[in-house]
Amino acid sequence: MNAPMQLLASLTSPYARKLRVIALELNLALPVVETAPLDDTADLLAANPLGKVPALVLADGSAIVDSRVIAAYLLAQVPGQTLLATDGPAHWHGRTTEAIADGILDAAINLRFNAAQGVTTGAWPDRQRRAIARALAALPARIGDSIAYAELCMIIACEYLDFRFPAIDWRGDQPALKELHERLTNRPSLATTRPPV
Ligand SMILES: N[C@@H](CCC(=O)N[C@@H](CS)C(=O)NCC(=O)O)C(=O)O
Repeated sequence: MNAPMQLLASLTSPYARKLRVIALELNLALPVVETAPLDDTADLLAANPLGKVPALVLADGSAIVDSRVIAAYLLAQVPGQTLLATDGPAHWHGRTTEAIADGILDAAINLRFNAAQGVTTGAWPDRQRRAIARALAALPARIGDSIAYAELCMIIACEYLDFRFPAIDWRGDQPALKELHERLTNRPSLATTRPPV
């Protein structure tokens, strides 16, 4: 029998967390093989030439990479799922919200790697901070009536800022995100996937 699909991921990766949340929401088994991206393990490099987590290894040994592609794969495993519309404006709205939320992660991770090299000021870090602020400001208008894909992506991005950049006061700057977070904080998919402290 083939092994089930496995997610190569670190437990602190917010991109991987998005997939763990989606899998829980969809009731899909998604075993995680803990993988530190910076270790460049043979398994990760075989699955993803970019050396990034998350990477999804399927039962047949083939791999799917990039969290947005993996998310699309997971959603496609559950016909009739209601987390994200499969087409039409609602689909593109959800996907675009995901891209904006992921962009917050990209900019934050950029800041982290720059800081690790001693670069915390200057044009590039400032550009990342501006992108984060603008993206956070854009999210409230994207909150929908029901809790679905877009809202989960937003919360994952906001909680990553809490985890790595607690000085960014997204709650104070964007009260609608604070309110959304308060509504969602105990949702099991979110509550059980927070990074270990
Ligand atoms: N666009 C990618 C980003 C993944 C990413 O940057 N992952 C980080 C960990 S949170 C990583 O593996 N960094 C190592 C590297 O960039 O070499 C996705 O959505 O999966």
